[in-house]
Amino acid sequence: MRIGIVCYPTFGGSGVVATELGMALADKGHVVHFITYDRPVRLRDHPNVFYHEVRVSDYPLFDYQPYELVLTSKLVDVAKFEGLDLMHVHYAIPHASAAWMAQRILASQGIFVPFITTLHGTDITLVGRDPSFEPVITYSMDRSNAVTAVSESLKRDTYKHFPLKHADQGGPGIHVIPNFVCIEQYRQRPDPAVRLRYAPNGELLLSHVSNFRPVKRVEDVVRMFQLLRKQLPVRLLLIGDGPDRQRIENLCRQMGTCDAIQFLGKMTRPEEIVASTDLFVLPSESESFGLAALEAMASGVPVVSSDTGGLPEVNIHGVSGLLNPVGDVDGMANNAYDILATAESRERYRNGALEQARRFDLQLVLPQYEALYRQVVEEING
Ligand code: GMT
Repeated sequence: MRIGIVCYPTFGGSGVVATELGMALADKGHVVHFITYDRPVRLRDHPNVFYHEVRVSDYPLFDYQPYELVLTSKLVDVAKFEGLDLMHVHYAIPHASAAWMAQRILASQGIFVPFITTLHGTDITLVGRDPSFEPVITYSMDRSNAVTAVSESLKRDTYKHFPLKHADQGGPGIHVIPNFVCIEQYRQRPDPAVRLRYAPNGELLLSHVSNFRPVKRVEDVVRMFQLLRKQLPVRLLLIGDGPDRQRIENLCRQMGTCDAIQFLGKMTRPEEIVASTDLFVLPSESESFGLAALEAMASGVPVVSSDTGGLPEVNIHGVSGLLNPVGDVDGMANNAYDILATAESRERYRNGALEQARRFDLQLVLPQYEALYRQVVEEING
């Protein structure tokens, strides 16, 4: 098939999922066209992959650049001249409405191209619920040829927050297709050089990866770490960057924990570091899935996380890690201690994390997307 993928090209989870999906589809012989404003960070060169940049002109009249319109025109152009069989847009805002508009323009020229919207999380749980977006999001989800959500929790949230038509009312329904990892390619082994660099005295290593937005509650990572270090020799690696980073750095200075915490900033391959750590911490306020946790688990790193949103679907309590209510910093420190205190417990959770990650292997998830692609293409072609 010839597939157009629209996503955010940055470090966010939705862009990572879209890019890895496109690369995997290309490996299976599909031709994939990425359409976005910058080259996706995880995009690799591949004979079946093409990248189309959406360039918005800098006309002085525009205080706000009309990105969605330019994206729509680009979608029409690529669909028409590359003969796309379908468009798959990741993150509803503004991609779903751009795809809907492109579909209408193409239809007016006798070209019928279905589009699938994949919901990732904040497009539904935070931003999309804003009244300034809601009617457009609801309409474009209803008009999608298929809608997917990355967890059962996100599917429930979508129906709770948006007056969407259910499948039996003529709406597209919501298919849950979870996020994935390619276990074979992804699995990283602990690197003795990394351990020596960040834990020179044989300390246990904790890690956290995020975009440092308030929703990630990075402060809770630091506070649980402060409690844990009273009981165990530990160090913490904070990977990523974002609005909360400076505040968290200041907090570490005030708490006097700088000697044991290292801020590594944005990294293109955080998994190479995370794989050498003993525990991954994700205390988010809301999390539709928690791809960062799954990626840690795929390298055999157990997870202490909050029990919000889709996290209990990914991190199984007592198997791949442990869960606590949002904000329960004491509970997270206790759970981290339980996992890390003995070599036997570390090994048990390590195996549990790997076993659970295998349930989200690309080989199991990719066929679900391909089946949905075939279904929408067959439906639109009658
Ligand atoms: O806010 C973020 O974490 C980024 C966001 C994105 O769309 O890039 O992540 C969301 O999508 C990821 C991929 O499906 C999920 O793994 C994350 O859980 C989800 N984030 C939230 O729900 C907060």
